[in-house]
Formats: sequence, C-alpha cells, structure tokens
Amino acid sequence: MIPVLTTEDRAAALAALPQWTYDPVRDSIVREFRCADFVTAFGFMTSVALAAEKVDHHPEWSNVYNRVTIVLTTHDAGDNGGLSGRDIALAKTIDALFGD
Ligand code: H2B
Repeated sequence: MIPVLTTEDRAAALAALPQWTYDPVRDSIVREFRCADFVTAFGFMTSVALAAEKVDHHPEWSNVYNRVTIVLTTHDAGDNGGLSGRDIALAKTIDALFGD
C-alpha cells in the first residue's frame, strides 16, 4: 500500500504548490486552471493525460469550456485513499505543463 503523507510532509509539499488547495474532507488537492479557450484547455488536458499515463497516476477532473479543474488523490493510499507523494509529483508536472 502507498503511504499517505504525514501532516508535516503535507505542509512542506503544499508550501511548494501555492496554487493548489488542500481539501481535508477527501485528503486531496485541487486546482482550477483557466485557459484561453476550449482548444487550449483540451490540449492541456491531453498533455496531462499522457504524463499521467506514463507514471500510472491519474487525475480526477472536469472541463467547462476554458476551465479545467483537477483533483489529485491516491485511491490506493491508506485505508480510504488520501494524499501521497505521487499526487505531489503529478501536481508539479501539471504546473510545469501549464507553464506557470
Ligand atoms: N491514480 C490515482 N489518482 N490514484 C491511484 O491510486 C491510482 C491511479 N492507482 N492510477 C493506479 C492507477 C492503479 O489503479 C493501477 C492498478 O496501477
């Protein structure tokens, strides 16, 4: 089983991900991305999908026109899922792909 992050490790990791918000209910992180238009948003999602598949760690997400909302949590972590190092690594990759 994949370990969930300790409170300390989580705080340190989130300090490096200022655009992501922690959701204590799901032990997940969420970020909304705003793109220029739908095609740009879908292209961004395609890049994220390929990066996610490469590391076998996949986002929960939704798209409304130029907005992409991404939730990261690890279903295989802990008893009921939770935030793991895999989510932190994928969040950093996603931020880099978005380009900010
Ligand atoms: N993605 C996410 N977000 N959490 C997981 O626990 C997870 C995943 N597990 N992608 C992977 C796939 C697992 O189901 C496969 C069998 O490796």
